[in-house]
Amino acid sequence: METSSDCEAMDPDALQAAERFFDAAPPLSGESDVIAQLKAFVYKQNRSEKGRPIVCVTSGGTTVPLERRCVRFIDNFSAGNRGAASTEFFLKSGYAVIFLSRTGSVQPFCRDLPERPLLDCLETAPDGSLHARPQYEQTVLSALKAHSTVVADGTLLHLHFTTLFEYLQMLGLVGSLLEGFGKRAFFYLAAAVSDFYVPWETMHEHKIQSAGGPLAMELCNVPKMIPLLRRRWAPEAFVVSFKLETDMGMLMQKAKGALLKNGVHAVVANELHTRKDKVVIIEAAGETVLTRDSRDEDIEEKIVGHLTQRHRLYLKHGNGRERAS
Ligand code: 9Z3
Repeated sequence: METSSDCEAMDPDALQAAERFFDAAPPLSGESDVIAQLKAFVYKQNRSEKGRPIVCVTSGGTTVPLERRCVRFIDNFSAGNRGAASTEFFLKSGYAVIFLSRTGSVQPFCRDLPERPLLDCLETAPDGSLHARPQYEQTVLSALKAHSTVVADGTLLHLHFTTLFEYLQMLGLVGSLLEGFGKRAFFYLAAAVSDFYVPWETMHEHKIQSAGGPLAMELCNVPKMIPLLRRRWAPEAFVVSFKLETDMGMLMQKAKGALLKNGVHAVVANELHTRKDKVVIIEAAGETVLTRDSRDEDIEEKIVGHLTQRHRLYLKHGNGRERAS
């Protein structure tokens, strides 16, 4: 069995940087409510007879505020498609899912809904009852059915973040609360997390004024948190991170570096413009290229299929970083 001591020890400077980040971050609003929701969810899954595995899927982009009373922020491209689609496939595979997603990003079972304002999709009948317009009925009905099943089973918990601070604070809470799940816990880190930020202690309180001329601002590096998850928060959990680049020449080398440096069980490497068609899963066992064969297919089905199989091996035999047969 792998424990934190089997992993490379965490660099003390990196650990201190992470601690400083959390000490200086603004308090997480609604923290006690998040903890209560997580505890209730974890308790429920722990009582499930089948000993259901649990995955935390992170999804969507983090914002980086430029002012404490935030008027402006830096954002990124991520829509949250990958996290939402993957969540659906994890649920189908028998996992309970903590879906930690950016407020307003794509949500599970909503991906096929019409991209039209809600009120355009609905109509009232002569008796005053509400209906989906006929052209949308089938899609709305099947989304609703899938969603209701999950609600009835109690296997999906939604948590939302907007800023980088909120994301990392919530990931820390989930990590610590899932520690008791041991190897049954799985982290699937698909959120697009900023590498740069303005530390809270140096951030302007009020809206930055333009009267002083052009704005020059230094952004600091966000401390690396995956090693903390791997080595402190939930050392036995199965952890998969994603590596995104736009320069194909760098992608594989950076993804392989992340596997070694962070001690994760797999890194999913993807390039921005081809991310829906092709990914490479890097593991100690080697590389697996997954491609989408048709427009109707979601590549996430293959990613989740591959990784849940690896998680099963990890549960059965040990550290999950060995060469799979
Ligand atoms: C990913 O690479 C995801 O696959 C995407 C999914 C964000 C590309 P969409 O949300 O896109 O479906 O539009 N996520 C991880 C990106 C990231 O921030 N990785 C960090 C890095 O590359 C490591 S944690 O350094």
